[in-house]
Parts: sequence; C-alpha cells; structure tokens
Amino acid sequence: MRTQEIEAEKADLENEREFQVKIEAGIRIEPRDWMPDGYRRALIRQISQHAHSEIVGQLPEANWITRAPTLERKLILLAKVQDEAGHGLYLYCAAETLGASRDELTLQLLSGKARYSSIFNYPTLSWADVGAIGWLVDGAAIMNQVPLQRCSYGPYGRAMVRICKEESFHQRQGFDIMRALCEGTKLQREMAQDALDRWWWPALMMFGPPDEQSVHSEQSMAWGIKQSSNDTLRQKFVDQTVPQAEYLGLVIPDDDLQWDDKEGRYNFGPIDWAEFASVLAGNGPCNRERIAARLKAWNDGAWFREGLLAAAHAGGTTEESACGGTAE
Ligand code: FAQ
Repeated sequence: MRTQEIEAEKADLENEREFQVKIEAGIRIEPRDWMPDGYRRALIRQISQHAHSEIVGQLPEANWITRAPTLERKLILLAKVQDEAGHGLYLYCAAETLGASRDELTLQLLSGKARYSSIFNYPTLSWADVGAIGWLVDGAAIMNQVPLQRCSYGPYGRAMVRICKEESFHQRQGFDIMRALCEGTKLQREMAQDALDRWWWPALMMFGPPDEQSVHSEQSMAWGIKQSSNDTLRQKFVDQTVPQAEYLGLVIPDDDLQWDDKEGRYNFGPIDWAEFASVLAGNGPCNRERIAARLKAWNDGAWFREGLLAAAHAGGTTEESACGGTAE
C-alpha cells in the first residue's frame, strides 16, 4: 500500500511537471487533459462568476427596453441584452466541460456562495445609463476579456473570441447613445454627464482589487488563466477612455486625473474600496433586487426544466445532450 501511495505521488508530480511545461509553452489545456485540482477549481470559480455576471448583467439594461427612445434603439438594445444571455450560456457550457453543471452553479449564485460583477448592483436611472453601460461597462469588459482569449484553458479562451467580437459592438452602441445625447439639448448633455458621474468609479472597480490585495492573481497568472493584472488593465482602460470622454465633451468625475508625460499614462484619484467591499458583501444599491429577480426566473422556469428532462428521458436522450451538450 505504501509503495502504491509513493507511486501515485510520483505520477502526480510528473503530471504536474508536464502540465506546467505545457502552460509555459503556450499549449492549451483541453477538457480531457490532466490538470491540477486547484487549476480546475480556479477555472470553475472564474468562469462561473463570469457567466453569472453576463446573466445578471442583462437586468440593468433590460429595465430600459420598453422605454427606449426610438424603435431603432429598442431593437439594438434587445439584441444586445440577448447577446449577454448568449455569453452566459457559452460560459456555463465552458464550466460544464470542467464537471460543474449549470444548475449547480446557478444554485451557488442564488445562495450567495458565488459572486457576479459588482457593477451590476447599480441602478439604471435614465436612458443615458444605457449609453454609459455600453460605453464604460462593455468597454471595461473588453479590456479585461481580450487577454482572456489567450487563456490556457481551451474552451474558455475560445468562448472569449466570440464574446469579445459582440462586446465590441455593444461598446460602440453605448458610445453612440452618449454621442447622440452630447450632440443634443442642454438637458440631454446633463443626462450624459450625470450617467458618467455615477458609472465611472464603479467601472474602475470592475477590474477587481488593487494588485497587492488580489488573492488569486499570482496563481492565476502562473497558470495562464489571467494574462494581465487588475491594475494593469484598469490603467489601460483609463488611458483609453479619457480621450473618448474629451471627444464627447464630458468631464471625468476625478479632480486628480492628470496626464503624466513621463510615464505616458493618466494618473487618477483613489478608488473608494470601502464601497467595493460593501457591494461585494451584498449591500450595494441593487444586490437584493438582482438576486430576487434571478430567484424568480429560476422558480418560474422549473416547469420547463422538468419538462425538458422528462422529454429527454422518454426519448432516451441524456441530460447533457438535452441541454445542448458541451462547448469545446
Ligand atoms: N465584482 O483575487 P481577485 C460584463 C472578487 S462581464 C465582484 O483579484 P480574480 C459583460 C473575486 O471574485 C463582467 N467580485 O480575483 C456585460 C475574488 O473573490 P472570490 C465580469 C469581484 O478572479 C457588460 C475577490 O474579489 N467579467 O461586464 C470583482 O483574480 C454589460 C478577490 O479578487 C468577468 O468576470 C468584481 N468586480 O480577478 C454584461 C471576467 N473583482 O472569488 C452585461 C472574468 C474581484 O475569492 C452588460 N473574470 N472580485 O470570492 C476576471 O477576469 C477576474 O475574475 C476578475 C477578478 C478580474 C474579475
């Protein structure tokens, strides 16, 4: 028995060594490949939180579908919100390839065990917020997700390719809403400025805690899951977005914002991390409302899930194939 244990330990060490060699050589890890348990857990955590964010992220903008100012804007917004549902589904499928079912992950969201992005706990008070979400929130999401296309885990990286293409359309539609408002009446320009004032800081928080407080970054980067640190991406976002705000004639709500010629970047003021912590603890302006909406959707959909499974069993289909199989 002792010899067997030693042999098993040796095999694990060899697997781990080969795994790290693959990661360093940029060879993708696929669902049936050997992977350390920690790598699997890290991916399930990140992919599921990402999937939940896409799904919960439909709610703030969906609030404006019935009140979009023109038929064209309504159609575009409908398509955008539908895209976010699609992103959630690709991501749940990617998590399924790691052995975590969508139902199990959804229950973790509903019980508060799994997180979703802090940004979706803020309310959409005016039509300009729909513009600000597309411009800033999708803009931040793209900044974070473009490097994830090179994630070491194949199904996640490949899902990101399509998601990023769609997010870039979302970002442009948001910017176009802001442009239309900024070229409009005084009241419309004020709406656009007010939306920027409310969404700017929460958008910066989307990138996660500062590097020195990031729990997962170091290991995640060593495994090739994350490609860049939270602060690096946040800085790139600021550098990209400030000139866009200037083009729109809007003012970033940060008195400390200043171009640093020597460093070739914008320096910006301190982020209110106490607010971030409070939102993560469930006390943001809309946390309870968001979870209540997801819980209602889950309960309302029970009859459909049961029907789907009953039909699958009657027809000899497996539960997995009834739900669309896995995304590789
Ligand atoms: N909100 O150690 P780190 C979108 C948590 S999709 C809530 O730095 P990590 C599309 C973190 O989970 C937006 N929690 O963590 C759209 C961890 O807690 P845990 C979502 C956050 O994983 C647009 C703890 O803090 N995107 O917007 C947040 O290395 C418009 C320590 O943090 C993704 O999920 C936060 N902002 O880095 C949809 C992208 N930040 O798990 C609709 C993939 C951190 O130990 C409309 N994810 N935490 O309990 C990632 O890139 C990473 O997971 C980060 C966090 C960068 C979010």
